[in-house]
Amino acid sequence: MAEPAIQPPRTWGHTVVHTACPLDCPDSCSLAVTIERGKVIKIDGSTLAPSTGGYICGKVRRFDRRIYSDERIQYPAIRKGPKGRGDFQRITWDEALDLVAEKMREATERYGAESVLPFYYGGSNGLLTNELEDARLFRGFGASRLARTVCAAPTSAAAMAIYGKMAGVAYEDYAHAALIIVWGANPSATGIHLIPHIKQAQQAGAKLVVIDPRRTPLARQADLYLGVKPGTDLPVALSLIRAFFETGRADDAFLRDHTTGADELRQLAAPWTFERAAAEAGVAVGDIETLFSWYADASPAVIRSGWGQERNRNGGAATMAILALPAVAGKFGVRGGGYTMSNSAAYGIAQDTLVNAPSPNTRTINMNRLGHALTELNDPPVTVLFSYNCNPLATMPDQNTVRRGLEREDLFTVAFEQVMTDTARYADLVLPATTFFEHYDVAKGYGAYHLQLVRPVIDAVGEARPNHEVFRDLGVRLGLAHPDTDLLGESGALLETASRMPEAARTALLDGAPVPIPGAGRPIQFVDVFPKTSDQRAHLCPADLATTTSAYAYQEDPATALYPLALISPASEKTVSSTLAEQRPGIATVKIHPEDAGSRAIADGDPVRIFNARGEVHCHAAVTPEVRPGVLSLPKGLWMRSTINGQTANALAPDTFSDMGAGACFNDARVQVTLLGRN
Ligand SMILES: Nc1nc2c(c(=O)[nH]1)N[C@H]1C(S)=C(S)[C@@H](COP(=O)(O)OP(=O)(O)OC[C@H]3O[C@@H](n4cnc5c(=O)[nH]c(N)nc54)[C@H](O)[C@@H]3O)O[C@H]1N2
Ligand SMILES: Nc1nc2c(c(=O)[nH]1)N[C@H]1C(S)=C(S)[C@@H](COP(=O)(O)OP(=O)(O)OC[C@H]3O[C@@H](n4cnc5c(=O)[nH]c(N)nc54)[C@H](O)[C@@H]3O)O[C@H]1N2
Ligand code: SF4
Ligand SMILES: [Mo]
Repeated sequence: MAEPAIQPPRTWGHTVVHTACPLDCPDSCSLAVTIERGKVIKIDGSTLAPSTGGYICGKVRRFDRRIYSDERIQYPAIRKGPKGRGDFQRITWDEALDLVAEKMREATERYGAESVLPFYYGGSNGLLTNELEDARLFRGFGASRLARTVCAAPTSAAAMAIYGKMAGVAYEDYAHAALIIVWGANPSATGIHLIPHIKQAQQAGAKLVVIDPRRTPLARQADLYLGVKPGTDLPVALSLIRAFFETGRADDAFLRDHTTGADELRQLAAPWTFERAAAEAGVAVGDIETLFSWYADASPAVIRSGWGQERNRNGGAATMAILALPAVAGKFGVRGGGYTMSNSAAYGIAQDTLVNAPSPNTRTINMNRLGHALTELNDPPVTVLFSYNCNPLATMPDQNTVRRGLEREDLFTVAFEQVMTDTARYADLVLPATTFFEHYDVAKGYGAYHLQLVRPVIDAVGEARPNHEVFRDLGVRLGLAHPDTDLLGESGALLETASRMPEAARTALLDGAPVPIPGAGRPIQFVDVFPKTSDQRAHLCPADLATTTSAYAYQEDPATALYPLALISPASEKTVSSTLAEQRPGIATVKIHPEDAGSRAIADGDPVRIFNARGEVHCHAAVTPEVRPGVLSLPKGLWMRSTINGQTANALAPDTFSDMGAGACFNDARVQVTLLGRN
């Protein structure tokens, strides 16, 4: 077989090896890793991928702390004490996999194969470690399927509905923009390689607008900052759309030639005057007016849409309205004009074709309702939960119900993990997983336009094993896989992925060089790329829109007298979701505006109790005007240890669905806060 040209180092000595970062981040960096005596001693960015430019984030620079952590799971181990205590006893891989196979068979005999639920998200996994060998196994077995909706489900549904997921403006082209609107995104933490391009544009005179309930680092450098209430982007975007039509500044020629549904959109936006939108969003009318005149006048103008606006009841409609703006305003067709969201659809390599197995008709469980699935479902109940590429106790909504589910004595939970996460502590069996420094993968960022080979630069720590091997070996035990299936061999997935590329790209991938996505690169929207809809038009108001409301319908704030404050839980620069949160020292702080703190006699540093009917979080207060009044902010991805009482923002998050894509509504958490110890 054609082995990848660069082999992992097996020799002693000091070498620098090249690999790539597959973590859940748009940037998809190329890495230079220094290895000494078989150990990672330094991790840095390389210049192989031009977008990396030789630097990376602090998280991955310190990833060695996870590789060699005391909390690393090194061996398969079985639970000794009560669930949740984290007491385990080492067993062999053979014993462990025999046990899983036996539990899966038992579950099938008693309740049917759907009582087995694989639970994964895989945001930080590339093409080879998520929905591949695992999908083959669980599909073949007939397990319940999982709707992977915790992230990007509303934004994907919106981008699909309007543009069929057209490729977006490349980071490099932000330098050409005269106006940049960063809407519900915080690239200073979540995709740092966009920042220099924004700075470059600003130096050349571009204006920057940030729309976010929090004064993010970019908001502090913005020419205009709209500190909207969470969940109110829809009225703001519709009021801008209304103004374009009302003032005759809508691009009628573009709408006629390249869109459908403009008239319907115009009618649906009509009620949203600036005054009404401003009142709903809690911002000054004048600020929306300024935004309108800047956006109407500027060219090129680009919108960087993040995911902050999707994590609530209005997430789908809000994203549709934001994405409709460049069409209504006529901002496409020039370099640096249009929008960027996720480019994940630009690759054209569908995971399904790699899996090579038919999609079964088994029931689908929405991952955002894991707690419900574990505690309420009985047709059949979930009796085997296999968790991997995910830390659901830390990251799914309605944490206390998830925890109650994991505590069930009649549930057999497997956690296939790198470190002893909160979820793993509740498992009956833990299996040690390799990190991306120990296995092969193909990384695909959703910002940068290239694929890269991730390769093992050190030997696996302890007895850790890569996903494909473990799912294959479990498959062999269940009569669903061949023992000689090899990730790299003749029919292997890596070569299969590569074989879909042109010869030169294939060689480059296997050599470890970033492979530009054919036809992507730095597209000008509506010049180089067009909507992937049936007629290549933007569908501003599709007739078959899959939404729980009607198109662009606004749902009111869910606050009540008892729980008047909105709790948001944005990404932190210290972690990727809950990955690396084991490294966070001390107790986390919740950000609260001075007005909200003052009226509750809460001072900076005080211990506080944030609560609603679902749970409560005890942590420390940071009193700061960084958040707007009425909003609390606690980082996403915290582990139990980061709060005084072991609950996190997820304990306060409802398990309701957004309007489109059945996405998670983390930022619809409505809460009260008091000093801890006072009622
Ligand atoms: N360092 C780091 N990087 C990451 C991650 C991480 O955890 N840490 N996570 C990765 C993942 S999984 C994802 S999905 C992306 C997410 O990338 P982003 O979307 O950039 O990150 P978020 O923090 O989810 O949300 C962005 C901003 O939206 C704001 N926001 C919250 N609610 C609203 C709202 O209703 N309207 C508006 N306009 N803004 C709102 C938040 O205050 C936040 O500043 O980042 C990826 N990159
Ligand atoms: N409160 C709140 N919660 C949120 C969000 C929010 O905004 N607010 N955002 C949500 C978002 S955007 C996302 S994407 C989700 C992400 O939620 P998760 O999918 O749970 O992501 P992580 O917390 O990064 O957990 C991934 C786990 O997979 C493990 N892992 C990594 N690679 C491998 C591998 O190759 N094999 C195996 N077996 N394991 C591996 C890692 O060790 C890690 O523990 O969190 C969501 N949770
Ligand atoms: S997490 Fe993002 S910024 Fe950090 S190394 Fe990975 S791709 Fe680069
Ligand atoms: Mo995400």
